[in-house]
Amino acid sequence: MSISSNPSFRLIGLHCLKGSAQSVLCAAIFASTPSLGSAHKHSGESTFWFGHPGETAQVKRTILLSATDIKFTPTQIMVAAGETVKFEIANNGKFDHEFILGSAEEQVEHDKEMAAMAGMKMTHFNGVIVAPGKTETLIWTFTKTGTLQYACHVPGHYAAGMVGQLTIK
Ligand SMILES: [Cu+2]
Repeated sequence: MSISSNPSFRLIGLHCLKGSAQSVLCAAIFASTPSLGSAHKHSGESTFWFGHPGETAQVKRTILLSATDIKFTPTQIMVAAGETVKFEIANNGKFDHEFILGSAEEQVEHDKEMAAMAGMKMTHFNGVIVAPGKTETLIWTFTKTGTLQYACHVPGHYAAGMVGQLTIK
């Protein structure tokens, strides 16, 4: 299926395919997303309604997560608005797993999008992909109070309950 001809395709962030086709696919995605502004402030930038990638020097707290087949531990995280947090996600399972930040609504949208992409690996400003046996880090500055989820969108995983609740107080 062609992504650019799919009218239901909406993004919660900037996504680019890894590999040599990257610039071509990114352009196709942006051309197809006139409603992108509703999901976050600036299309093509890394700022989301709940925050943005943070700087190492601002990190006040490290939160360790384990991804297994198929769940996250812990399943609930609390952070403060204004806080910069370093998430360290260890994949202790046998499958690839993602850790993606977003509202419940955004997660549902992203899950559809990933299904449409047939599980191709994507890069995200608001998350990481973690290979089995590896640990990846996401540094994030939370700017607003709200309720988010962290979720894995490897096909089938979100539906199977690979999701946690993140509260920004
Ligand atoms: Cu997963």
